[in-house]
Amino acid sequence: MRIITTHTGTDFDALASMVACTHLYSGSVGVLPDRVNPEVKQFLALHGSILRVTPRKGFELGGVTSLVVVDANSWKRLDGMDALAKREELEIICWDHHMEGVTIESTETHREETGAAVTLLLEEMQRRDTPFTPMHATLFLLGIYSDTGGLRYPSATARDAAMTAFLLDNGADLNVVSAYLDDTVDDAHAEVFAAMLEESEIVELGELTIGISALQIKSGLTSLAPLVERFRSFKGLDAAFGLFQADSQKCMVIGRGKPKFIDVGQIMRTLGGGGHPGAGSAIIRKTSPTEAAEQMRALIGKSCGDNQGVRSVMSDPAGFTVGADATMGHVAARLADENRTGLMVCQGSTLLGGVSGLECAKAEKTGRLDVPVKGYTRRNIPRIAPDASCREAVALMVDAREGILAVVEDDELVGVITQTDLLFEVYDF
Ligand SMILES: [Mn+2]
Repeated sequence: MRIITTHTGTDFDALASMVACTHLYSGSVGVLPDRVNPEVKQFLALHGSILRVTPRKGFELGGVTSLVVVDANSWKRLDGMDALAKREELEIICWDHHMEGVTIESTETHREETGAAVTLLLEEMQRRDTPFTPMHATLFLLGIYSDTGGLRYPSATARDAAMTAFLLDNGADLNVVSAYLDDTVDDAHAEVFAAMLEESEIVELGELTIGISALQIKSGLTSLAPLVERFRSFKGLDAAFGLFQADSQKCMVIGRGKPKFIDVGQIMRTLGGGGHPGAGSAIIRKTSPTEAAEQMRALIGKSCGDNQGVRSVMSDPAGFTVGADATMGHVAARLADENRTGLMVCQGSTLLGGVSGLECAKAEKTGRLDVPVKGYTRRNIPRIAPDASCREAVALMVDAREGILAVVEDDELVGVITQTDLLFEVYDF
């Protein structure tokens, strides 16, 4: 017998991937973990009967010869499958988009970095021309949308978008999708969110701003991850961690961040949990929220210790520099040849200032193209230190309305920052 299973705390991507597998592997059955997300539970209450899935509780693993694991990569995240981990001659097939922290050794692996795991399965279904109903299409789309924030998260790929189009073509209903992904919150969650804003600690780490909020919450409250993401975006943070304690036994840690700056999944793995660079969670046992916050601060500090400043993105100044004794005619010719708006003027390696097309035009008008650039150099050009953060550089560029900044250390020009150098810093790649 072949079964399909996924991670506990089953979300729409996990459920959709499981159901997609029941289409791909005929005769297989999905074994659903006992703990599923509330929205998923709601969906199952209405549409469960058309899905070939059965609850884990009461399911006998005795006759299992083949296990398909979707949207998960470690035994720990599965619900009661440990017995299978030791079974010899068990075929294991993995369909997953979690690239790190793999502990399941599989016979056949489909692991690729898409926004949603179900995207991989949909591509296979499209290849094989596997039929499915509009209601299934709707569930699959819920999977893609919930894992990619409706294709807005940086983790979304063109492949997720292509499968979105494929599903819309096949009758996926956006009204239904929206009903389940509605981001309004009930009173209990609104209360937690207000407390997060109130009782958060903002940590500055180099150029990163990270929020940590440790709270006691009512037991039974789930679906806290969207609150952490909302807290992060509301406060404009690079990363946010919510530490929630409902009883004295354990503290739930949920992290959300910009993957370019911080690897949330990696931090969570050191705590025994899991996740992606942008999102993850873990459970810390026998600790208080304050102790857990302490632990988090140390881990975050370690993980973003080598964050880079201006020095790491600046360009070699050589191509942007002209000697103070060069003539204005030479400057004008270089600007035209190299298609630049200005150059840095240096005496040796000492920065004097800058010269632009404006000064060249002035010199040309008065017939002074043969005089040294020194006399036309603007001294007050924007300068920045190599240790400054990229964000400071962006702010300076915006304020000074200059497309190029001089990176100066002890009056010496050590680099320049162009708009291109900063583009990668402004957007989260
Ligand atoms: Mn997923």
